[in-house]
Amino acid sequence: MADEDPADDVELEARLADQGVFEPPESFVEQANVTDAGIYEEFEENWPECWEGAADLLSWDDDYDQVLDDSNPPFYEWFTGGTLNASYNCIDRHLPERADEAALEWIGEPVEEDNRSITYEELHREVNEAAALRDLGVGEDDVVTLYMPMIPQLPIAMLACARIGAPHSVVFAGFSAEALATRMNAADSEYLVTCDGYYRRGDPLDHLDKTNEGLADVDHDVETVVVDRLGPNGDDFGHDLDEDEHDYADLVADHAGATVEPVARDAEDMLFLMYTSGTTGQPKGVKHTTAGYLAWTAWTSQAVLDVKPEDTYFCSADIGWITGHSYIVYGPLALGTTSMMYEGTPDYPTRERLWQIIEEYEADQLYTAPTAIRSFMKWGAEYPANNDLSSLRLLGTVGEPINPRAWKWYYKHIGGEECPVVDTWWQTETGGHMVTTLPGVNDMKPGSAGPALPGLDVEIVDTNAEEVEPGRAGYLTVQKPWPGMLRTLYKNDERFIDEYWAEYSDTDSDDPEDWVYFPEDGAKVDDEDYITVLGRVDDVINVSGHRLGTMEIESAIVGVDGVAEAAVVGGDHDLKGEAVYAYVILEDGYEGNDEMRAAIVEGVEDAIGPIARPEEVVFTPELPKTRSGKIMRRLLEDIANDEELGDTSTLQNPGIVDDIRSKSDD
Ligand code: 6R9
Repeated sequence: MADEDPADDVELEARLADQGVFEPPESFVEQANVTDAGIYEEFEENWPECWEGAADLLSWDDDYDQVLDDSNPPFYEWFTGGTLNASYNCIDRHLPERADEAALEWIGEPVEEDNRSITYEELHREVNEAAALRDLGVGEDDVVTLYMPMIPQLPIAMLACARIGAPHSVVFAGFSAEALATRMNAADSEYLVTCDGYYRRGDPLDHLDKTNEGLADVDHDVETVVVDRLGPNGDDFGHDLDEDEHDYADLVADHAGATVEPVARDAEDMLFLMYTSGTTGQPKGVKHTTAGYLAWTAWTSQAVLDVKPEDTYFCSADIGWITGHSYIVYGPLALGTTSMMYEGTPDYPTRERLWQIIEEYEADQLYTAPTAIRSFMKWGAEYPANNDLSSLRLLGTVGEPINPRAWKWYYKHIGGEECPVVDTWWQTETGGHMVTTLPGVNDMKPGSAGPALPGLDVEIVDTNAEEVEPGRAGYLTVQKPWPGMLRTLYKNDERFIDEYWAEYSDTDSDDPEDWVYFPEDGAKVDDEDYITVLGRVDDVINVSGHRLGTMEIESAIVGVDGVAEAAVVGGDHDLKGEAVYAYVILEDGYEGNDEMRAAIVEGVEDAIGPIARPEEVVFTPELPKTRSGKIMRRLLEDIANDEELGDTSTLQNPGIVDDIRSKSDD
């Protein structure tokens, strides 16, 4: 970039700014996994058998009898009668050809010599050793909670669980003690793998203390395994293991070199649970099963992320979220590729860190979130320009809508205008990608995710379930089941129906045609079936690509001494996409001062984690409410975003909004 004529750059900027459609680069198309535009029609005509190809990407112990059993909607079953093991599919079957190739490239933080290249053979050994979890009593179908940051033992433990048929429930390490306890209680999980601590920006951070605080609130006995991540650097935390705490290294050492037969799991047996935020305070335990999920993540990794076994593929998400499950661990490893995992943050020790990693490892793909791209943009193009990013072949984004400006910056400054960008819309519940371009097939339109994947029936509808015209905003719905879909909410079929189906389905019907999945996102579609996702239409906000329930945050705030009532909304934020704005009513005798504000922020951090920290706390004597007593969050959003106020005529207290607005301006 340095020797470029600045005039060219200005011209280029202008051209990119005007451009609404980008063709897939020829050099990419020439080598892409999927290039035939006929795939859309072919899948439509051949539905649901079109998904046999995805199932063929897996190795089965017993073949399946039926692609889809839709006799009891919405409890769809896929590849029924088949048996397989996910750990076998992600490891063992690659050994004949790829034993010495890296399965995981782990880039630790901060000590360079910590980096580990873990070959498929080594992964095989370590996963077999970690199957020692059985010594603690873990049996098939016992839920094992994994509360670890981005260290190799996390994917190793996930695959060890899969090997012995024990579903895992990964709790993001940045979540609080309380969040851990809620999830362990909800899943009746009697086993936990955690670690002593980890590094953040070079400093050791205690994790076991938070774990133990969470365990104190778990309502049953738990066997805990502790990974020693920090070694002597953790000595200051002064942790000694209790009787019911086991040292990970000791546990696996007892099984050095042992191999454990992968348990043949039924296609529909649970592979894992992942808790995600919903409209109520109680997180939802999304249940994914073995065959459909694995087929979906493998197929989309191949078709959308263009993953090939010889690639070095980099997804910068945390494994504690669904993106890391599907697109660091299961999808890429099922395809036998090299998947990178980075423990640190993109700006430590410098803002070049990510680009140095990409150069050093010659990464072929980069899959990240718009919130990260907006930060890179703010920092400046000189950081990526200092590094050779020419190994990159494809770029991806996930987690929230990406604005065209950020899209174009990514395309130009990271991809050098030679990499397609896939903007992938999907959810924890969908298991994998749903709406995105196929990078070797479709043109790209910045800001629009693209058409629904082949074999999916996505419609944008109005409140009467009628399809809306192109250009008009409506609700995104999925009209037919797909293999990667969640099967239910753990132990709560009723809530599963209520949350995702009731809105647009005839819930008395047993005809699958009458069942429609509603992901609670708003969207619009253009003449070419390209879908622009507009964001959540429920009380979930999206901070830096992370889903947070406003109810969860509100109940944390109300838990703070002196708080009477609280309403939380998402306000626009340049970097985070959305930020948390809290409007709080105090009890008599309490004062809305900095101390109170700090207590509220702390209360939220304790209950959920730092990601949910309110950007602004506004004290108010009242909240805008309808006559039936419902808080009008829309008006609070208008205030947070400094926008003109919507209709206030249905309020019982219309004066309050101006009052709150003047307080927000202070
Ligand atoms: C994978 C993941 C899901 C919610 C989803 C939507 C938003 C995700 C998006 C996107 C616009 C995209 N979302 N990808 N919005 N464009 N490409 O993020 O799962 O944490 O469950 O969040 O994220 O609102 O409903 P999850």
